[in-house]
Amino acid sequence: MDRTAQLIARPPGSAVAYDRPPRAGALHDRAARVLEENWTGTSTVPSRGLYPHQWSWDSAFIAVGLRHLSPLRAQSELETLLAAQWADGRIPHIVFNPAVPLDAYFPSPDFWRSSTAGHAAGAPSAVETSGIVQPPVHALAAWLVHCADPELSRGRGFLARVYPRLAAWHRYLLHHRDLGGGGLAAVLHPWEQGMDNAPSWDAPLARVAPAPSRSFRRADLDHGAAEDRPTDLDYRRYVRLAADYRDRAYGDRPGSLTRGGGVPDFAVEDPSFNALLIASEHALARIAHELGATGTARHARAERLTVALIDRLWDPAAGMFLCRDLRGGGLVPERGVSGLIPLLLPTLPRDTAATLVRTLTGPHFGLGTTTRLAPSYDLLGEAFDPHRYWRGPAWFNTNWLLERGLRVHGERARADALRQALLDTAGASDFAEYVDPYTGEACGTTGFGWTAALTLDLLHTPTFDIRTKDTRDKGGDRG
Ligand code: 9WN
Repeated sequence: MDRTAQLIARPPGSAVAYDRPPRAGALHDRAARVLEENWTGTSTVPSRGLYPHQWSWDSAFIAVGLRHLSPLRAQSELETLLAAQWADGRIPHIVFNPAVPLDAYFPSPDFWRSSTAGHAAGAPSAVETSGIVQPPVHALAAWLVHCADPELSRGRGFLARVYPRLAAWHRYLLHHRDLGGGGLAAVLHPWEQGMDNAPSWDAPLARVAPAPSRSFRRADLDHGAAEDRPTDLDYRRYVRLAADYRDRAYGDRPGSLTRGGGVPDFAVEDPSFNALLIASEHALARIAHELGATGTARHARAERLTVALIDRLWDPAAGMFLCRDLRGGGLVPERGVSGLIPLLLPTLPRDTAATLVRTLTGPHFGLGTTTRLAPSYDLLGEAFDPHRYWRGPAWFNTNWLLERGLRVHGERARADALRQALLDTAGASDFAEYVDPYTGEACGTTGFGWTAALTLDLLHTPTFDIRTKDTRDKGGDRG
């Protein structure tokens, strides 16, 4: 067994179960209520008003928290999403609820036309979805959900059912989306990476011809302040990219860069997207092991991908990972929180992890000095704005990933401080979608799904080590 496999493998059946049910503190109860209110019967919406459908990476984060309330519901959350998987392996970024009016969210199903335009790529016919993807947090979530109640999971054959779908999803990303030919997956739209409006997209997006302004109506401005949301010009480019992809029947062109040309207008290798793929590949190895295989090949692949990530996206001068613009040909000189998320990876070289921690706590992100939570973008960057979508505010999912990453690399005191700051801010902001990184002031919508879910996870899982086992809190609510 290689080094990573030794680090990550754990004997089947050794998951740590609760000694007693988690104590129901006030914060726990409030977070549980948000998830209750956002539950549709088969999955959880990120927010009743702004995001009234099922979102892919939201559901993965939500499942991680739901497992502390109901492991069965957490399993359903993931299985509902996976039921909408396309035959080519992609997991769509939105699964539409047919009961929600078309004008409640834009772009709506009649824009994506998945069941017709996506037919050749294997879109399901029974449900309407978007045609793009979101970060692959799902295998990691499935593993954590399994660990919450292994007996229930085995009894229902949960892992045996989801494993082939998760494996197909990773295959899709590693084959169809390796546009640069260097082993990493590329995103074709800012929405795919999940940090929609990050300044890292500005240069690659500038090449995209905006769609005519009157060709669509934004629904997000019915719920959010215009000065906090992406601009109209950004939206026109988002729409153009999505419509072009749809009009290409959602076809991908793997290896197109190395074969000379044909790269779509927007194609970017992103550190967070790929780090989550690697973490999920490690989780898939553990799932394979639980199902009776060795998982060794997957551990080895995750380790190779970590090497490719460093090779292609590490910038020593910035002290962090940056995005690679496949069309423009180089690293994008913008520091976004995405470039810190690889801290989650267990086989990151020690000096790389130490540099990331220095960058996280230094002047560009200020964690523990000038900011309470890590901002989404460089405090010293020209585009920094503490309130505008993904251009400065702090999100709970990225901070949860950093908190877990700090623990993976033995930074316990910093992780404890970040955990406490997350719990305090989640409670005080009424589970805001995102917050001002300096003051914790709530921005966007409140009662946000993953904010509530990850609060629950931090309350009940204060330690984290994806290398060995899923350790659990015996102390209950400390928030
Ligand atoms: C587009 C649902 C999603 C999150 C994304 C976040 C935002 C959508 C939007 O909301 O994106 O997918 O309409 O702005 O940026 O990360 O998954 O919560």
